Amino acid sequence: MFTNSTSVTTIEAFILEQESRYPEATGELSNLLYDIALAAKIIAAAIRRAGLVNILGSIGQKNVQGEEQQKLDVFANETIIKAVDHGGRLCAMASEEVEGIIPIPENFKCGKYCLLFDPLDGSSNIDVNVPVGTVFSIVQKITRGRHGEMEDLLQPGRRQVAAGYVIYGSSTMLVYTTGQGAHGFTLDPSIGEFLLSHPNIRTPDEGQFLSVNDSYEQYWDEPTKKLMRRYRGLEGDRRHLTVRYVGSLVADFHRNLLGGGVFCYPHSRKSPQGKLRLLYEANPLAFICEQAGGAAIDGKTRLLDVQPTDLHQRTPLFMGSKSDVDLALQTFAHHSELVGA
Ligand code: AFP
Repeated sequence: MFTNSTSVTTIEAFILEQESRYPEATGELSNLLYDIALAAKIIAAAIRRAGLVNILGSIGQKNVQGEEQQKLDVFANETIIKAVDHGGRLCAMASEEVEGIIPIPENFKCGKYCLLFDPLDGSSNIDVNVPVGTVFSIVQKITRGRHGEMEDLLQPGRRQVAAGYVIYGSSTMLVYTTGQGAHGFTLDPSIGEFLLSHPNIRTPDEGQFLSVNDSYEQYWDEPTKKLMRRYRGLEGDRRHLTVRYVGSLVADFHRNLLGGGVFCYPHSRKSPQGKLRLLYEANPLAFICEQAGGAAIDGKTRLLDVQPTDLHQRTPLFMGSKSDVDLALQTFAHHSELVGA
C-alpha cells in the first residue's frame, strides 16, 4: 500500500497505520517513536554543520552566536533525553554516554517503557565525514514501582517491543521495527519529514559482504581464523565474500542489511567479549536483522536470547545474512574453547 509513484507516506502516518492494527494499543509507543524521530532530525541538522566547525568555532570554543560548541555525542545524548523524558511514556533510560540509569525527572509522569540508546555511534568518524548513527531499543517495564529499575533495563533482546537506528550518511535514514517487519524512512531535508522509502526490508539469505576488522587476526583463536578463511573462500567450498569495513557500526550494518552480508566483531585475546555493547548496539540491530530475515549470534547463542547482567556489557557479534551466520554457528559449534565464551 505504501510506496508507488503517486503516494508519499510520512513516518507518522506509517506508525499510526501500524498502531491501528492493534485495537488495544494506547498510542504510547507510537508517540515515543515520533519523539525519537524528532531527536534524529535535530541531530542530523547538527551533524550536517559539523564540517563547518573550523569556520564556526571548534568544540569548547564559542561559536559566532557566542554559544559554547558541544561535542556532538554529548549533544546527541542530551537531545534524545530532552525529546523523550517529559512525554509520560518512559520510566527509565540508559545511554552509552551515562554510567547508570537515567531517571525520569520527578516533575514528569512515568510511563511503561524503557529506552536504551547509543546516541552517536562511530563519532570518531565525524571528523573525516564518514557516516555515523544513533541506535535505540525499547522494552516494557516489568517491575511494579513508578520508576524503572535495573531489572527493567536488563531484559533479553527478545523482549524488545521496538528498536531502530538512524544513519547520518549521504542522506539521513531511520530504520525501525516493532516486530512487524523492518521499515526504512529517508529524511527529506526540504520538508523535514522522514518518508517511507524502504518498506518491509528483506536481507538476502546469502550475503555479498564480509565486515570485520582483520587487523585483530593476531588475537583471534583458531575457530575464528577458520571462519574468516571460509568467508573469504580460502577454505571449504563456499563462494568468497567481499570485504567492506567502515568501522562505523550503523554504516556497516546498513550496507549489509540491504545488500546482504555478515558483520563480525569477534571475541579475541585483546577483547575477550568483543567491543560492541549488547543492550543498545547489538540487540536493537539483531532485532531488525531478524525481522528482515537475517540472524545474529554471539558465536554460540542467538543474541536475542542472551540474559544481560550489566548495562554496558559487551558481546561478540556475528550478524547478517542467514546462511553466513549459520556458517559461524557451525564453525564455533565444534569448538568449546572460544576466547571469552
Ligand atoms: P567509535 O565510536 O570509537 O568510533 O567506535 C565505533 C564502534 O563502536 C562501532 O561503530 C564500530 O563498528 C566499531 O567501534 C569499530 O571498532 P574497531 O575500530 O575496533 O574495528
